[in-house]
Amino acid sequence: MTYQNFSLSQLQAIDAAHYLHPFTDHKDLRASGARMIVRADGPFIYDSEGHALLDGMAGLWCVNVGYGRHELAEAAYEQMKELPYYNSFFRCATPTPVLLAKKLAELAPKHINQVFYGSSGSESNDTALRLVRHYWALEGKPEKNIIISRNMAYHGSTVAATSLGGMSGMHEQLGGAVPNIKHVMMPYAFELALPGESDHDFGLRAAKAVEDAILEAGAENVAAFIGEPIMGAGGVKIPPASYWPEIQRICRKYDILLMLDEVITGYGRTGEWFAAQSMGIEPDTITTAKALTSGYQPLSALLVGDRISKTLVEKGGEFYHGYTYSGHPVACAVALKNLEIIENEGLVERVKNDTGPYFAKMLQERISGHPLVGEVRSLGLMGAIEIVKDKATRERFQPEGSAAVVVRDHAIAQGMMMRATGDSMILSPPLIWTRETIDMAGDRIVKALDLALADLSKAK
Ligand code: PXG
Repeated sequence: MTYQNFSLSQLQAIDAAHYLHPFTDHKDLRASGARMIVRADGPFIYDSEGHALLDGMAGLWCVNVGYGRHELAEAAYEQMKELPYYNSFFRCATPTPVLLAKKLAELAPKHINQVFYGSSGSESNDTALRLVRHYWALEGKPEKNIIISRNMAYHGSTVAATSLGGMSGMHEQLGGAVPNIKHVMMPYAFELALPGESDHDFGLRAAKAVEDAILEAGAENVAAFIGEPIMGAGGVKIPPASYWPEIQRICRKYDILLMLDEVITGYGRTGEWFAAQSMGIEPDTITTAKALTSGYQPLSALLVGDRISKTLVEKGGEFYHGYTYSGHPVACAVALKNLEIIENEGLVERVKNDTGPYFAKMLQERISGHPLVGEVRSLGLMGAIEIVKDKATRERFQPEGSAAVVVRDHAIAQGMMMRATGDSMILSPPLIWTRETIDMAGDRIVKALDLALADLSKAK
């Protein structure tokens, strides 16, 4: 039986009876019912009532090649027929993940040549955490095991990934985090820069917070620093240009590994294959997932730099870690085809040279002047719009986050799917967006902002 046999209200009732959704207030969802997305094509998603929505979030930051790519379905189908599954434990391998690993080594920065697979970004960050601690143990320095992260970081939702992340609400529900993870300030100039402080100086100060944490813990006890090149779920927070090179310098100075979480930024979003390249840094690990398959299959790849993999090979000893689905052949077949599409269509270069700059211009010229907007920012096809009550003072509407929800609801009603994080409106569209799609998004966002302004002014 297919879903077409059910009405929306029937599906919502079944949903409410049986399905616990992720990151959801279940009481609240039962009161309102879920929107059913039933199909998608190109840049559009369609709900059960036939509404077309321009997907400004590429699903959940992942559908980089857009929807309706039959080649990806065919790649999965062919692999399933040939070999649906076999593992890579116990000295076995299957060819597809092997070939994908080679491809990833070609695309990644030069010093990164090895891959460890999982099925999600969270799993991959668990791997990363265990791997860097294992590395230092193999190096004869097991006491070097503290990991430094940032407030508001999002690294996933497993116990280790939640612990690495810096979301206080998630920590409160954890009832005990993985030990030896410390959090420092995030590089978010819009809220944290001091009066008169330049972006450049703020970036250096935010990096200094990492150095201070290293000195406080003792460099001999610190394994690594982890960060998203641009904080995604935390609100598309783009650090000043001074930040990442300074972080790299500090990590090298104190012999601390640099772990980059590119679950959102990987595979073209910033206009390079990896944001490490946009930021000009050389991380020891890069966590990737999402756009590796454009979301058509669950797959993650932790990209491991030569420094770590050399020690693993030279020192030997089993690394007691892995998943049933590490290197799943079907997911890897889809990933290979997805990377081929991104390459053949030149999507990364297009984001860098054409759509990324055009997207930035649209935000600047059409959105930034709106009375509700305190700041717009973007890199590649990843952007944020800060919603404020007072443009000059950056005062927010109260309660915090409520105004962005008003904007978001109007945006959805205008056929524009976008997300609110606190008071930031977020955009992270498929990389297939053209100038015309960006114009269409601009039209819908301006309308949503105008309608929200009318509502919010009435409420004052
Ligand atoms: N790292 C980063 C940087 C992420 O953005 C993960 C790790 C975890 O990946 P998995 O595949 O385990 O979900 C993520 C995931 C949101 C939102 O609301 C963002 C993510 C997931 C769900 C919701 O923006 N990012």
